Amino acid sequence: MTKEQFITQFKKRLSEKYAMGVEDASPTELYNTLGSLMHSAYSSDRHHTWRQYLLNKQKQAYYFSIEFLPGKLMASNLLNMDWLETVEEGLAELGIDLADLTEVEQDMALGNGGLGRLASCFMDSIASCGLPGNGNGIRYEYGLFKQKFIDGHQVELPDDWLSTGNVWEVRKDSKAVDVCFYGQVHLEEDANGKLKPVYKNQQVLRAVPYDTGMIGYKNNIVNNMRLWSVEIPNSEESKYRSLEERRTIEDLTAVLYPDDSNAKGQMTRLAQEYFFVSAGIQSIVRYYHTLKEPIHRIHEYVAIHINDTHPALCIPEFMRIMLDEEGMSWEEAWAVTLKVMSYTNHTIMAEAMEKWPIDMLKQLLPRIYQIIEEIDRRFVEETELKVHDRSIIDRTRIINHNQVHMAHLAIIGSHSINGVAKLHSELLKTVVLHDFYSLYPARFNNKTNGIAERRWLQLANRPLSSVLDKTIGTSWRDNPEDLQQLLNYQDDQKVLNALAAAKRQNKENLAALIKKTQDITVSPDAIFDVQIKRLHAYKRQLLNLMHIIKCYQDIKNNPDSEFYPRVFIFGAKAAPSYAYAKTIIKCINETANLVNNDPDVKDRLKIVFLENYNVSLAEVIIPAADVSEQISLASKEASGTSNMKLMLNGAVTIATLDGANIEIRDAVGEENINIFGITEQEVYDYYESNTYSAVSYFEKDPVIRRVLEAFIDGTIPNIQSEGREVFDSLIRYNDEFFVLRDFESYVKAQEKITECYKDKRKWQKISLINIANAGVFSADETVKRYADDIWQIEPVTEYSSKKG
Ligand code: F58
Repeated sequence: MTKEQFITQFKKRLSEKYAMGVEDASPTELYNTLGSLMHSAYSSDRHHTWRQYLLNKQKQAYYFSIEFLPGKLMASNLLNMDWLETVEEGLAELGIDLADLTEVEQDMALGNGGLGRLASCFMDSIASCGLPGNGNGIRYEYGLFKQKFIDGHQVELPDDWLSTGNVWEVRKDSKAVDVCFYGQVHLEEDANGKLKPVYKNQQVLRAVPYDTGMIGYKNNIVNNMRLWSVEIPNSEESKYRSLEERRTIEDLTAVLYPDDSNAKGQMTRLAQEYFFVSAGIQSIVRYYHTLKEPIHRIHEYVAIHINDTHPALCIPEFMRIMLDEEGMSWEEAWAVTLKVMSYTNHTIMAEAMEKWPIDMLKQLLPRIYQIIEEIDRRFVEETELKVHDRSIIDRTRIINHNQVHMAHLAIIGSHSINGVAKLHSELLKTVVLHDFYSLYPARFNNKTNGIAERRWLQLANRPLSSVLDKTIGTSWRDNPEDLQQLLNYQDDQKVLNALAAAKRQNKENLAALIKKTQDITVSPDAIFDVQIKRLHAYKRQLLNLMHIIKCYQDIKNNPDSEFYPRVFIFGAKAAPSYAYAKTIIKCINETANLVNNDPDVKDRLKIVFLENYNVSLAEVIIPAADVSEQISLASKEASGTSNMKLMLNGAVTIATLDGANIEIRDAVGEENINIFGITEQEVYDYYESNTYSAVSYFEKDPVIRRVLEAFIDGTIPNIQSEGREVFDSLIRYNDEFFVLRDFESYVKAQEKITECYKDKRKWQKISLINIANAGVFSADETVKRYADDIWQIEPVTEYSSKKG
């Protein structure tokens, strides 16, 4: 498409849609016009891709995830369609800035954090690698809450993201399916002597799919992300007369992660899990039948991926359909289920290991519960023959202590179980899932996470991208590993200066945003030190805050001493019911108030906690970062992915040996990363010996003592109860995440960073080395490994595309 063609089509579409000319249209109208034009253009590719898969009977993967976090889609769709430059220039000619239009788009935030964002990075990469893979999830009416700070406290507001419409989705009424809940079930013999379930009093709900095209990077492949929304079926209308009754049904897909502190919320969450699983699997099986292949070969055409345990009901639901609807025997059904299913674990935190009370599952999903019981019974029977030590059965069976263990179900019913970074996958085998590893060693494997480098570099960081183009050519845009060529310029002062100038521009951009949104003035000359991730005790934002307080106290004690200016930037949401995380937010905000307004500090220290951290904000923060904070307690962060995004944008990492930080160290070399803190082995040794004493650090280290006292002696105002809570968590409850143990080495690593930053040339070189080595973390490479080792799917070939 030429620029002229674009302009003509754009004006025509605007006139058709709104009966308007460019001069009269609002940014929203212009945005919708462009979106609709793009949608029409890629729809034929979507159709063509689908036809190819169908005609080739290609094996397809289905990524089941209760969360997807794509952020905004317009710019990345334009990039992948290869329209970006043409559209930008065409719009400019019409006096329109594309950035003003993308501003209008609401973030699609149907996820909490890393897990949901990973699912979306994978969607982009699967399509970009030409792989036949689809997403399956929930179309939440409200996305992740919008975060506001009121008096330093987090307040959650609803994210009504659909209120302005969604140009990317297509409602597919004809593909709706029924999903059934509650009621009673018993088995009866049919005419052929097979046992069949007979249901009474079921609640039937309608699952309506909304499809969003997942556009591959310049390859004309458009895959599908199918999100399900609940409705009351016509046949059931009469049952729900009052508004309230209708609302309880609609609640099913209303919010992401309903408050599960009460039974009603828990039931909604469990119903959500079954809803998208059942709808997704029914639609896969329906599609499979159009291929006219025998049902017992379904694993040759279908791979289902269980992203964390939330979709683990895929296993009994698939069994149900194979048994009750396809008439398979248990043995046949189990054999195909195992071949179809695979599972990724994203955490070792015990409290995140999902379990459901038996009574709840039985009540909501009586047939599914029967099937889980039988899977469990057979597992026990089979395992008894294999092991000497019976206690292993107690620890691994699905149903135990009145609860259904979803991770156990996912492991027992999948042929592949993977962790998300080398260390994490090792810990799964040796510690967390050791019993399962001893039963099924061949199922365990690692797939280190990756990121959509197109979004996080090409789109988010235009200044850096253009320096890269001028220095090493443009091949890195297709093949991120070509960033390695930058290593040839590590001593080239001209290139280093150009990289520094790009960073400067990004910092000015972020400084402007900080001024606009928080009314805080920060200088781009300062070190921009960034910690962006969910607020969680194990991620240790508190360690960061303690170091900041130490810096503040040093300045106060010695106001004329030299202190290299730093801006500490935070972005983080706390789960609404996670009180301690909210406490930390309050403490950071109050410290910010104190420090930012203290005339003694003279702008040498600034603390900025940006409200409502989300994908779009990340796209502004990450390119501007000098320092990347990856400071979780070793062993706790499964992988992390902001660590990869920040490295790709030239930030220098300060990190513990946790998650993918270890692989980042291996990629850049020890001297180009700042490692501190105890190792995962030391953490486990402490657990075993029970010898950690936080109070002894408080007693023997005057710096720690002084910092902690600031939480309770009024130094930081307005945190009377919060400060005490933090103090107690460390001293009274013995500091679960070893913050005090790692404090000294963290401070030293920070001092090293400051010294290094002062040596501009050295810093720039380290930054360059980080950018150059970030290509290995491209999600394209990660999904190829999933495709080869787990899903056994292949890209569309030239030959078959001609056939299609
Ligand atoms: C994250 N998990 C891991 N969970 O913490 C992170 O280390 C990893 O890089 C990332 O997954 C991708 O593998 C995560 O984000 C959640 O958000 C849960 C979703 C369901 C509710 C509880 C949190």
